[in-house]
This record gives sequence, structure tokens and C-alpha cells, in this order.
Amino acid sequence: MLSSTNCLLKNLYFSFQTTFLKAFQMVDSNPSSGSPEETQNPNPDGNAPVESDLALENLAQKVQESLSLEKRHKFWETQPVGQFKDVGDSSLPEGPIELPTPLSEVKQEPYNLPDHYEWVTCDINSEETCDEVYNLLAHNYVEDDENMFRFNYSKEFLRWALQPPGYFKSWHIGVRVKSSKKMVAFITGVPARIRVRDEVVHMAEINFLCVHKKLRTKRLAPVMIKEVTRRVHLENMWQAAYTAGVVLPTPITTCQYWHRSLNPKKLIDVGFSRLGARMTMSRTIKLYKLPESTITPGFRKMEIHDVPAVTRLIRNYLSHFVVAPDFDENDVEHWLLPRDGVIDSYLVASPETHEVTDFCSFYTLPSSILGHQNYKILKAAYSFYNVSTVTPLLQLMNDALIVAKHKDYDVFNALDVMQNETFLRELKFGPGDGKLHYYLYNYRIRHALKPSELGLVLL
Ligand code: MYA
Repeated sequence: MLSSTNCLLKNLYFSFQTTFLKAFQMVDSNPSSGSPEETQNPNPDGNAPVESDLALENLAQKVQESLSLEKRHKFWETQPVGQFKDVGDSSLPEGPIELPTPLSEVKQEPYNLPDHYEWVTCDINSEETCDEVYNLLAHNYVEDDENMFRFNYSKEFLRWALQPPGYFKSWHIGVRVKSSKKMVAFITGVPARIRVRDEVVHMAEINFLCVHKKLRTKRLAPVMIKEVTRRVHLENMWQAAYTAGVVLPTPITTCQYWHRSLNPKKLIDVGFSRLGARMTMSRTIKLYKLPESTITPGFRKMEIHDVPAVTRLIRNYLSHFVVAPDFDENDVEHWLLPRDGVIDSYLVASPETHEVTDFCSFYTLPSSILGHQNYKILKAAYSFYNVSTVTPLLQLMNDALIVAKHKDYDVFNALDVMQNETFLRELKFGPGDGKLHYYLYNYRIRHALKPSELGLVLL
């Protein structure tokens, strides 16, 4: 077992936010939670107030109590998001918090930036711009708590993540220094149809918010967020989904990353994980060893002609979750068709009938290893969407691990969303030490969700 894993998340930057997170972890820690005996309801109805509500109410109360006025969320308090003070108030209706305004009333010109900075709409297909974005993120994006690792999204990944069907170039927003043209901040949105219970909502998925390390804590982030909001409004969309490692008002759910060592020696060498008590390196290597080839008959890479069958499979599966994307065939082709070094997808087709019965996928997100002599890059696979109807999910995911090991990934990560809890422990994933919070902008959910009620994975 991993005795400790450094979970590289969209992480903490403020000490007071650390306090929130700790408060949350305290109220959230249930000694029996996640034990192998405990099985999650895979098809939750999402209506009854549950543990996660109580945890969130506790969190909200603690946050309110612990903050002096000046430490409150000066920006987030002004935004149409669930506020901590409203947690537990079931008289508030679910759905949009603010109604759309007429498009003619949406501010037509960009928000003001501090002197010396200018907005730029990024053409991610331009090699030069993509290089600039890549470099900004590679040096300034999310790090783990101990600054040992930093996400290193590849250029091909960024192009994939930012150009789904119907994307808007105007939602790929950079900030440059006027004089030198150096890119110093970035934020993006992409359109998505996300179903919340019975309602399919046209939203923006916001990601890659990044401010250069030298420009931090100058309140540039709120300007970036307001500008992307304005540009989303201009396309007549009024809701958004996003994730962060920091606690903001107010998560719809809080998830945990789990890590499955594929290359335990390297993970231990670079400080990602530690040798367990009473474990030797050779016993650890043996513990995580996987078979040479996949086990399930009919397990193969997804191909373009599989798009209709995979779409049917995935739509049916995602309909069981409270919040999930509403994928059509174009979305499935974009998000799930394999791309080298970006997204891997496999399915099980019955050797007799060729019917597609099961599906699994993972995306590639390496991290830079900061300041290590021998290793520069940690190659990580992240579980994306998985569906099992005939092959047990455990067996399907074991095959996914075998493929990932074959492709030389060091670690396979998965959130405790959807039905993932049913395989994590048994397949020797260990819990990470960070949390990932999910948020909706301008859409209220009455009760916080359990991670297993969430059918959405953001990149
Ligand atoms: S999450 C990934 C975020 N990026 C990183 O963690 C990379 C490394 N860190 C940085 O680059 C900076 O620290 C960032 C903050 C840019 C994060 N989400 O400018 P400031 C609030 C939302 O002085 P800085 C991702 O990409 C903070 O609470 N808000 O701070 C999803 C405070 O507000 P308040 C955040 O450290 C992004 C204010 O910013 C986050 O220099 C979703 C301080 O600003 C965060 N991760 O810069 C964005 N971190 O006083 C929201 C801090 O109120 C989208 N803050 O507490 C909302 C939907 C918009 C579209 C709506 C359409 C309808």
C-alpha cells in the first residue's frame, strides 16, 4: 500500500484556505468511510439529505465562525454562487440563481486590467501561441502542497481540451505585458451540455486559470474570472462548472484522488509515495506487479466506427448520476476517441456478436518533478469515463491498469466519482492526501452530492 501519496491537485495557496480545508477534513473524516465493507449506492436518487450535507453544513458554519470580516471572500461573495451562509437552507430553490440579462445589456468592452497589461484572445492552433500558453502553465500552474510536482499539460492535450465541438476561440483568454508581450495569465472556457437531475444546462467548463508566480495575490484572478464570465454571457450562456483544490463558496461535492502505483520504485525515489511500514522495495514491486497482457476477451482500442455504440453505452450509464455531461456522438468522438499521448480508450466487443458492452478511458497528464537529480517527468494516467455492463468493473479497470503499465505510465489516478469506489481498494489504489472540490456557477443545488452521485470528470 502507498503509505502516503502526494496528491497533486488544484491546490491550496492561502493559509486561511488551508484552515478551511483542514476544517473540512476534520468534519469530513469518518473512520469507517471508504472501508472495503462499505458499498456505495451506485444509483443514488440524490434527494435525501445525506452525510455530505451534514459535512458541508459543518464546514460552512466553521468557515463563517472562523473568519473575521476582512478575510471573507470579497470576490466570491459578490458572485451568483451558493454562499456559505445559505448552506442547509432548503427553502432556496434549485436551479439558476440569477436570470439571464438581455444580451444587449452584457458589457460590450473587456474589463480593465492594471496599467501595462493587455488582453489577448489566444489562437491555440498557432504554434507560437500554444508554446506561450504551454510555457506559462508548465512554470506556473498547479503544484502539490510541498511544491515537489507541477502539472505539465502537453500542447496536444491543451489543443484537445480547448477545442471540443462548438468551442469559442474568444473563451481562450490570455493577459500579456504590453511592452514585452510576455504572457502572464490565462483562463479558458469550453462549452458543454451538463445535466443536473432532469435539466440539461448549456454551460461553460472553466479551466487553466493561471497567474504568473510573480503576479500573485494582486487580485488579478477575479478580473480574469469576470472577463471569462462576460465572454460566456456574450454567447448567451449563464452557467459554468469548474473544479479547484481550494474551498470556495460552495462545493457541490468534494472528491478525493486515489493513486495506483505502476512504477513503485520511481514513485518512491521521487517522493511521490513512501515505502510502507515493514515493506521492502522488492516486496513493494511484487505487490504492484500486473499481468503482461489484458484478460478480457474482446478488449481492444476504441475506433471511429465505435462512436455510435460507445455513445449509447455512455449516455445510458451517465443517466444514473445527478450531475453528468450530456454527450452526443460528436462529443464522444472528440472526448473519447484515442489520441496518442492525450486520451486512451478501450472497449469490450463480444467476440461472437461484436456488441460493445464495456468501455474504459484515461487521459495523460504528466507532472514535472521539481528539483530531482534523475527524474524530470512523472507520467500519470487519469481515469476518465468507464462503463461496465457485462465485464465486471473491477476486471475492466484491471485491464486498464495493464494497458497503462504497458505504455509506461508511472501511476494511474482516479477520483472517487461514479462507481469508482467499487474497485479502488481492491485494485490497490491508495488514497491521496488532497481533495478536489466541484463547483457550479449560477446554479444552486439544494443538497451537496456524494462523489458517487457525480458523473463528471473535468480535465
Ligand atoms: S482551478 C486551477 C487554479 N490554478 C492554479 O491553482 C494555478 C496556480 N495558482 C495560480 O495561478 C493563482 O494562485 C490563481 C489565483 C490564479 C489560482 N478558483 O488574483 P488573486 C480566488 C477560483 O489575488 P492569486 C481552475 O482553473 C480567491 O478565493 N477562485 O489570487 C478553475 C480570491 O477571491 P476571494 C480562486 O493567487 C478556475 C481571489 O481569487 C481560485 O494571485 C475556476 C484572489 O485573487 C481558484 N482556483 O490567483 C474559476 N484561487 O477574495 C472560477 C483563488 O473572493 C470560474 N481564487 O476569496 C467561475 C465561472 C466563470 C464563468 C461563468 C459563466 C457563466
